[in-house]
Amino acid sequence: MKMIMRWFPFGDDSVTLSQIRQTPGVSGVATCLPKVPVGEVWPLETLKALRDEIQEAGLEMEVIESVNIHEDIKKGLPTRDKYIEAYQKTLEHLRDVGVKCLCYNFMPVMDWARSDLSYVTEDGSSVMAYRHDEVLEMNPEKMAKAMEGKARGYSLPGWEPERLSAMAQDIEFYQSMTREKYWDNMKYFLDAVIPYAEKYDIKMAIHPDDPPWPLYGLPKVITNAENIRTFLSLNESPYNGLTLCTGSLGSDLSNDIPALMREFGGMKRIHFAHLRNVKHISEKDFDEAAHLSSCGDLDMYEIVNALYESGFEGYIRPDHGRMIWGEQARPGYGLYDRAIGANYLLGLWEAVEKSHKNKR
Ligand code: DNO
Ligand code: MN
Repeated sequence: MKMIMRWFPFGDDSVTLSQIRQTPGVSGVATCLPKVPVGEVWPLETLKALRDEIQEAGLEMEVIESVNIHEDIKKGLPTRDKYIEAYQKTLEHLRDVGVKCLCYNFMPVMDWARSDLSYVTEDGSSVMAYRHDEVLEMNPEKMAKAMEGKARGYSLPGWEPERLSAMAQDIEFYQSMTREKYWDNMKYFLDAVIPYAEKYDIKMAIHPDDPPWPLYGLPKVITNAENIRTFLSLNESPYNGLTLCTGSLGSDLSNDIPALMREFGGMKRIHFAHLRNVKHISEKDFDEAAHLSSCGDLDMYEIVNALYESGFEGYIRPDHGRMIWGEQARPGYGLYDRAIGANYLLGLWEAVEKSHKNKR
């Protein structure tokens, strides 16, 4: 197991590599090239420069989060093949710089959704929050307005103001697509890309849909055990695996996260774990919470224990943290709460590991 933290390059992160390096037990970062337009090949020279910068700071760049998938692939348009070819080439370049694991998602139109990026909780910390009715009411145009001023210039990924009208059209396109067709498009992508992942020894790790239920009539597929089984059977290669994000899947209270860890970890299909907690206000309303079990609805001890017992050998990162101690940072990605989270998780891992060794 390796503990890593997400980091955004090229001056786009208030957290520095040396701060991450000084966080005990953290060996590397999950990073990306945010400026490459979706569907284009990631340039090798830029990747090399990024790897060198990270390694010079004493950290590893074994995980990329994420290489986004062009909408034409998700829509199954004839133009998808050229974007798939670009994806294959990007995988080759990632191999060239030593990447071992690639986190991505197959969510239509948008990445995760929240109604508030900095909701102030009772202790004065701020968190990302989800209120289902508010999210439903937000068409992309309204959303852009709602975010103004709340997030210090950041918007939800995929909800960039210049994309909003295209988003509205895309949403319409998907509303008439069946789930079966969506699964087919996913299989087409996997069958084309997984052989390259095998060849280059890069584990593909899909991130669940967040929230794990339908929004605006969009197909949501990576949401629960049954759907994850379907996903894994689309392509049986061990390189076709998961980023098991406890906060995303845990937003649906009917998901038993330790059971998911045991089932899919036991199959050696979990390559990356995003560990975070959520606190529900009602069935579909929740706040992101500090990592501790006592701060939310998830039993983080049971989750780490299940992951350990499955023989997990992948990467773990603390997921979104709260904004605390006056920090000003990209929502979810400040230093303090994630560093505390990482060390709490490392403490759980050590306790679980030692208790198993003592039993032997
Ligand atoms: C939020 C993050 C996601 C993730 C992408 C991967 O929870 O984990 O934004 O990076 O979905 O493609
Ligand atoms: Mn996540």
